[in-house]
Amino acid sequence: MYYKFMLIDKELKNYRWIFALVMVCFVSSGRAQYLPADQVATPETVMLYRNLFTLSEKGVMYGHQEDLAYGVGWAYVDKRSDVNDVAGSYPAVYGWDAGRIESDSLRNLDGVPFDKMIAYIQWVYERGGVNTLSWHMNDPVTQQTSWSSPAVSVQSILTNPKHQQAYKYYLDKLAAYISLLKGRNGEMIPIIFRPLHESTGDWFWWGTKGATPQEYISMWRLTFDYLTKEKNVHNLLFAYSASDFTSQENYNERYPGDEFVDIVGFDAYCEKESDSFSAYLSNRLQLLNNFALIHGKLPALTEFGYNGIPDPYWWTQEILPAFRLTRVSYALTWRNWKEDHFFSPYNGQISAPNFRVFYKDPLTLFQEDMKKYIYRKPIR
Ligand code: BMA
Repeated sequence: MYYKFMLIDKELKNYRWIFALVMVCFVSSGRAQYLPADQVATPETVMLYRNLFTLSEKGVMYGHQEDLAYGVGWAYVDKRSDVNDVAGSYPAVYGWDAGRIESDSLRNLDGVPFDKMIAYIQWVYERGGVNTLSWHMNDPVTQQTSWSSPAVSVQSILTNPKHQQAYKYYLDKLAAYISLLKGRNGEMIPIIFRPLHESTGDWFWWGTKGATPQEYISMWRLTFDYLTKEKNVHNLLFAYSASDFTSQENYNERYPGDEFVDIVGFDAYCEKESDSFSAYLSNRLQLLNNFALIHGKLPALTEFGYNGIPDPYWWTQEILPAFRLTRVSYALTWRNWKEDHFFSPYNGQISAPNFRVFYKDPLTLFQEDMKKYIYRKPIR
């Protein structure tokens, strides 16, 4: 008997040691684990979210919209990218847009074939890059584009079963498309999904002209619940993005709530002098970061840019200083469509040399700074 007790005691002591060791590891890892809002997100999605927090301590991931599909003066050239042409490295983050998936179109609103987009997304995933998907969705009530801003569509989606059905039908189309985004082993590819973006602007039908803050929030929650609970889509990190905002309270007005959001961001474009933009950006990044910290979310500059980048030193003089003051997880420039509509430099463009300096700065992260295992194990 005595002997047996001794044994149990010894075993318990061993367990205590193991427990203590686990605790030491946990505490010394220095960070609580952040989990996605979707409580049954796939393991790859959970891992990505966790690793994005780790990476945000190292630097700001550079992103570019539709980077692999086309650039200034070219389209659909295998593995070509304006960012890679200029910097010698691909972006870390790639933006795509699902606009027109709701109307069974074979191409998105900017002409990118949806089947090609799947292949791009897979290639990014295999190399440890990150994909984000926005959705310039038509209005399911009026069938007009996302830029139409009738006052009642959102309200009608929330209260009129017929219109709610029409909206859910759009979500069905999106869910069906997302179900095609698979890795080599059949696993779902995690996507940063950024619906109903630029929530504080008045140009989209879900924006300030089309929805009160409460209506917007209800619509977001409906979207989140329908996709995750009814359609069983579990590979999404939900990014909420405002356009302009003036304070944390103001940012909070349309914020859908901690249980429905993983990433908080905003979209900002330089439209006047670049130095006033830099000050503006710093201020908003600071506000965003405080908000993200309080809510335990990941901050991102979900869209930014200067159309045509006429300032040759824009990247290091206006953007880097803002990132040095306040880091965000990623910053995504908009698409390189044509000579008078592009946001990342191409070879020969006036800001290209300066972009190379920006790329070399340790604070910016490009594809080569990413780990292939970002979806599988923790990055240290
Ligand atoms: C805008 C412009 C449009 C485009 C839209 C959605 O900023 O680039 O040409 O259709 O984004 O990508």
